[in-house]
Amino acid sequence: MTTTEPSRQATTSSPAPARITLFAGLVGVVTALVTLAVAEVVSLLLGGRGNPILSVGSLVIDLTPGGLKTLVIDVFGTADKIFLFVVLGLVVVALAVAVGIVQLRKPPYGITLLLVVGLIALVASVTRSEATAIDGAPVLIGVAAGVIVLRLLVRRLEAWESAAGARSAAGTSMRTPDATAISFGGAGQPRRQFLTTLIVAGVASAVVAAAARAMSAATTAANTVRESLRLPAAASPGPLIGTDATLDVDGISPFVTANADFYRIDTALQVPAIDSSSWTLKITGMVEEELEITFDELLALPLQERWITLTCVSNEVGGDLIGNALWLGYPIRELLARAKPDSGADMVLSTSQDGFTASTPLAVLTDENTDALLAVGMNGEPLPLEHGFPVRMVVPGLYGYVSATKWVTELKVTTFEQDEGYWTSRGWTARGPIKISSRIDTPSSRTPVSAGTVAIAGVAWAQHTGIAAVEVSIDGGQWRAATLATAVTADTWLQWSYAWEATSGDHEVRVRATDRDGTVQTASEAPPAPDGSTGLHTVTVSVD
Ligand SMILES: Nc1nc2c(c(=O)[nH]1)N[C@H]1C(S)=C(S)[C@@H](COP(=O)(O)O)O[C@H]1N2
Ligand SMILES: [Mo]
Repeated sequence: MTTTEPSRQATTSSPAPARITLFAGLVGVVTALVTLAVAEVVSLLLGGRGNPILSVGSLVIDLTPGGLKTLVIDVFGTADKIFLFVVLGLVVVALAVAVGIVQLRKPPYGITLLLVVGLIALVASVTRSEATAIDGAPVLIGVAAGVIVLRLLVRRLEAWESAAGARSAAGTSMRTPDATAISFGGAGQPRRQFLTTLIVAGVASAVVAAAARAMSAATTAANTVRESLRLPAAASPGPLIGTDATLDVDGISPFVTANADFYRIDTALQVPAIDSSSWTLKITGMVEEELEITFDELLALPLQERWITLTCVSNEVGGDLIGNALWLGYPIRELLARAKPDSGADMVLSTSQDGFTASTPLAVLTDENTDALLAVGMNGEPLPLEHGFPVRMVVPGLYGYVSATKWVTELKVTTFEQDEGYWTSRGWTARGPIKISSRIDTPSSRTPVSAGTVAIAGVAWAQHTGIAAVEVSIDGGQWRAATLATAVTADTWLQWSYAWEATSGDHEVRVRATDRDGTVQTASEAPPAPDGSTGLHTVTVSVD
């Protein structure tokens, strides 16, 4: 009896320690999966920024001594990256198992270990080239989720352990390890709760992580294709912008909006990643001949380069949802001419790969004098992914929601009666001509200026009609003509400036534009919905 007593004692107070340790290890692995899945999703939403696996991988590459790197490349050749990720994977699994076991046996040191590993990944993420603080978000949010799941799972595992312990302490036959296992396994509800949580969290995060990784990989692949693309020169180049097209005023919007600064509006949670070599555009619907064109066929056509200012219908008066770029593309009217629209058609419903649709008047797209483009280039490069790679529409004079379909894959010739675009079914108008407007870029209400001559300057637009005049009024006084830059085309915005003799005090500066048809920008205020904002941009400037 005395010889069996100690072992029996151990079994009853802590049943099946090996088994529970194994589950604690699994808890750690599931914690790691959840952490990585959340981080992958956040990284995906940030357009691939701050990916923990890629960041840590590249940190390891940076930190690996040259000799070792050469050795690995010698041994594994082009599989060197796979080798790296296999090693990283094994290290992650080992650390994960440790996190789970330590958290069960020596809380809270499992969490501490998770935080330390997270800190390393955080450092890796924010120190990669071109990384900013935002690149730390995926790891931070991922680790936060990991801590929550770790605590939950360990609590449930403990509940199972103590329920099983209580049972076997009160139990009868504890002679064999097998009997222990059965009694332990039979701890009913806490056991089921633990296992369900473990399996659900594990499976869900594995699926989500794999999907997010695959989507990120598609983005990376599309970016690689994009970077290796060489666009042909334009058969019809856009007008050169002379020095008179820009005014030299500090704080004025540059005539050309850089791609990186161009506003972005779309309904895509994840930017579509399209490989240009598999892209096609179909022209369907009310046409004599349906047709389909590939990217290479499109590039082989004589392309035009056009300066066109794109504007969002949601732009408030004085807002920044507007940008001007040099677009390279093929006139949509030429493709429509090939398809031969039926005489009863009056609209083209363009569809993007992600399902967004826009309704554009057929008459605008077939107009000889409107350069509506199927664009492939933006300011001398292929379209950035978020601006529609590989192909989008750009139509002078119409708000983006009824014309500027990015990632476009189909043009359906139809009627306004039969079909409607994405935003029309949500209360915006079916047709959306851009309203004349003007904006004061400088001075701003935030920065006081000194008394004396102050340059008031900004941009004005009346796409496709052109700006004839811009006027400024101070404190409700007389409208005075501003100086205009030379218009590049009627389809772009125009810079203007006005030399103001500012006296000290607060002053209200107001601007209005007039187009070449003589229409004066109205002072009457309207919100963006349903067809674009109106009113005059007004800035209160304090003068010292
Ligand atoms: N596929 C797709 N294209 C789209 C949209 C969209 O949501 N999805 N939004 C439109 C709107 S409302 C505007 S204002 C412009 C903005 O283009 P940008 O993001 O290149 O500036 O794209 C248009 N094209
Ligand atoms: Mo828009």
